[in-house]
Parts: sequence; C-alpha cells; structure tokens
Amino acid sequence: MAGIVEASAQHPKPEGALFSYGTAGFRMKANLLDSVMFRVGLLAGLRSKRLGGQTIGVMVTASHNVPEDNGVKLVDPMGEMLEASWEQYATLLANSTTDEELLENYELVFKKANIRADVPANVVYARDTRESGPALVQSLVDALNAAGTKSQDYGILTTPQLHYVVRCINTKGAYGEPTEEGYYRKIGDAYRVLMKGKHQNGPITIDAANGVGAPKMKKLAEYIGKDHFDYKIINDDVDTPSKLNHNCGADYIKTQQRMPPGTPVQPGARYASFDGDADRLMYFYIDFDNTFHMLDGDKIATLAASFIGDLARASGLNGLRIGVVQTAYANGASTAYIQKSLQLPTICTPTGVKHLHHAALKYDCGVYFEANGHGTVLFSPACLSTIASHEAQSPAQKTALDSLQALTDLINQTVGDALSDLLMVEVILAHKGWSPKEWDSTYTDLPNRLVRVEVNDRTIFQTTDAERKLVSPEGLQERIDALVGKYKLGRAFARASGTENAVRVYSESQTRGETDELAMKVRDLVAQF
Ligand code: G16
Repeated sequence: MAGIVEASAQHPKPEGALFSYGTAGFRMKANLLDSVMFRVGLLAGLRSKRLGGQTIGVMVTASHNVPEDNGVKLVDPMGEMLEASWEQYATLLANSTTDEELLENYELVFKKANIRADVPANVVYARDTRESGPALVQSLVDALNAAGTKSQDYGILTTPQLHYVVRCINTKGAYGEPTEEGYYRKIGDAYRVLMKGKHQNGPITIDAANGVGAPKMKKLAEYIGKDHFDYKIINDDVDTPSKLNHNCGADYIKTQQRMPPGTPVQPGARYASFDGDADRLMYFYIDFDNTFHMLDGDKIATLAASFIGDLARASGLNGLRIGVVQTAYANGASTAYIQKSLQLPTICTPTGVKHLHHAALKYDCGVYFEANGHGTVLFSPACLSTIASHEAQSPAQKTALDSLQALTDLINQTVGDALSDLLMVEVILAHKGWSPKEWDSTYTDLPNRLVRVEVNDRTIFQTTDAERKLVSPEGLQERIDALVGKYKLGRAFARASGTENAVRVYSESQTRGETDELAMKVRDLVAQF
C-alpha cells in the first residue's frame, strides 16, 4: 500500500478539479487527466479482484471529442461497460485530494465492495491514436504496477476491439481468439460466409474521421480480400493529430447533415463515417438531384431488425422475441415504423450504451442503436443455442439458418462497433439487393436537428422520463413545451452531455425549416442559463 502513495505522488490531482464518470467514463481536456488515469488504474485492479481475478479492460480514448481531449473507460468481463454501481467508486478515487486520502478511499472501496486482497488482479489496456495517449497510458501503468496488478498492453486498438479482447479472455476463447488478428478472423470469416453468392453494389466509401478506424479497417479489409470487399477510404490521416474528427466523422454527419468537405461526390453511391475510436457508424448518400441523405443509427437498427426477422422466419425459427432499444434522439418516424410496420416492441432508455445494452438483454435478440450511430445486436445465450440446435427442414431453411448463425459471429456483441456494423449493413444491402435510396425509402425521417449549446454549468440541467423532460432549471421545460406546441409533429428536448461540457438540444417536426427554427429557439432558451 505504501507503494501506492509513493506512485500517486507522481500524479497529483489538479487543484479544484471535480471529476465525474460520465456517459462513457472520464472525458475532458487531456492535460487534466493524469491523476484520473492513475486512479482508474487502481480501480481496474480492484474491479478485477472483486470479480475473482477476471480480466478488466481499460480503454484510453475520447471517441468523437476534439483532438485536445482524451478519456478513459473501464470494460467489464463480458466486454460490457463498467457496472453502474461502480461508477461511484471511480468518482470517489478520482476526486481524492491528497495521496493519503486516495489511499484511505482505496481501502474504503476494498471494504465497501467486499474485496479480498489476496485475489490476483488482471487488466488489459489499449488506446486510440490521440497524441496524448502514450503519456496517459504511462500513468495508468504506474498505478497497475504500484498495486501489483498483472497487465497486458494491446497497443493501439479501436474501442470495440478492446471490448472483444476482454470477452475472449474471460470466456477462455469461447467468444474468439483474444488478439487483434483473432478479431479480423472471426468477423472476416463470418462476412465471407454471408456474402457467398452475393455481391456489393459498387464500392463503399469510408470516412474514418482520421482516427484509429482507418488502419484497422484496412487490416480487416486485407484479411477479407479485395474480391469480397470493395471499399475506398478517406480521412485516414492518423499522423496529423489535429485532423481527428475535424470536419469529418460520424458526429459531423449527424450534426451537420452534409458531406465532409473534400469528399468525392458520386450520386447514388454508399458512404459511411466512423468516429474517432470506431464505435459509431453513420451511412449517407447523395441523390441524383444532389440532395444529401443521412442513414443514421435508427435506419441501421430498422435494417438489422427486419433482416434478422426475415432470416429467423426463413429458417423456420418461430417465436424469436426481437426488440429494438432506442433513446430520446430516435426519430419519431423510426419508432412508428418499428412498432407499426415491423410489428416489433421498442424501449426508450437514457443516452449511453450502458443503458441501451442493459435493456437489449431483455429480448432473445435485442437490437440497440443510438441515432448517432452507436449500437449493436445482442443474441441471448438461449437464442444462440436455439439457433445452433435448430434443424432446417429444407435447403432454403438451411441457407437462412447458416446466414443467421454467421450473423451472430459477424456482429460484435460486446458493444457498438463501426467496423462490424459496416460489414453487417453491407451484407444486408447485398442480400436485399438494395441501393442506399431503397434502404432510405423504408420510412421517411421527420426532419431533425441536433445542436450543441455551451453553458456555464451543465450540471443544472437535470432530466427525467429517459431524458425527454427537464426537471431543472425550474420552469424551462414548460417554456420548451410551449414552443413545441406551436409546431406540427413537433418534439424537442434538452439534456446535458455526459462527454462534453455542453447541453445538447434535439428537435424534429414536419418541415426542415420549422425543425431548424424550433432547435434555434430551444437553444436560445437554454443559452440563457
Ligand atoms: C458516447 C457514448 C454514447 C453517447 C455519446 C454522446 O459515445 O458511448 O452512448 O451517445 O457518448 O453522449 P453525450 O450526449 O452524453 O455526450 P462516444 O462515441 O463519444 O464514446
């Protein structure tokens, strides 16, 4: 324990800083994160001990944020986000003011979480391509070493690759081989099975946000082979740190709803954007009249849910309970389409993969996607064994069943994964023979707008009802409601971001003009605080 105090002295907490474990871990300006990294290293070891020595993952990334930011999040044994009840310990350690107080709190977590000191701790870690990554990883390693935690460095990975590795390790290889190559093999092989006798309708152009998704997508594509996967990659400069997520990437597509500058325009062709750590995916295309169309997480969720339903029926698997999990950002038209046309149930949860993932576990097959492109599909263990043991009654059933089986391998079930999701969409479009326009025409999105508002103190914006209503500041919700009431099919809400120092405002309504007007009016209301 004395070693911890000594090591911690090299990583002092910045005076006055207040840290909280947000939507996706700790995230802020990288120069404030040194002490947080050290303390997360301590926590990762504690978490592993608490879980009998199972391996815990630590990912150093700030995903969609600007290049100057960085962040860190913990990955639980099955590749899911850190259990919510442990976030309080993360915050407790991160906010300890002195090294001695840190040690006291470290010992307190031992007691509160009922941890046995003699259990060995195991941690694996990786980082994205941010410039600040190596130094922050060193702070993490200092803590792992000081606490005697066994650790392994996976270098540079996408966030979902680390989640995959963690699950592989803890399932002793049942989920796959716990290496980057194992990831390409599992996903690439499944893709080849699904594309047998099918072909892509021209190449897919991938905007990799100048992030880690670029080199990793290239490796995956190389594994699959040119004959099976036709793609072009743009915004793949990981050597110029300032370019990360700048005027490109999934968040840019969602908020700007236009092509990243410099993108070669080819009407009717498919385009996709990743975010900085490749856990989000957005599709888009330019119509022949030159209009931009966004195919967001809602469109991906509906595509996946309908395809899985089709495959299950064609396999003779009846009674599979498929459900779709969304957040308040889901376009109203998508929810109506899922419920009325696909006849599937939906659940609305607060923002954050941790919430959606948890809700999706309620179904045999839970499809969860945030509109911003973060999502995946979960197959319950019972569902997986039903698929594995089902006997096809005809060659057609067998073909569908093989596809369904391969789909469960293609999809990274630990967390939303841009690479795996992209291949899933490519497979579905190839099976259906759809262009992006045909996919888009399954339902028409209500015009929508997402804006970011800088405020003095985002913590005063408290919500209820899956973040659809503000309970504080007092009176603000009533004023938003009064505005919304003036627009046909109007809907709007404001909530504090858990990853950026800002409030997000979402609006949708019948027309583009009214939607933008509503968003600006709500933004102006919020900006008064
Ligand atoms: C993270 C979370 C997502 C969330 C996003 C924005 O994504 O994993 O679930 O939608 O932040 O959250 P907020 O609106 O609270 O800032 P990423 O891709 O940035 O890790």
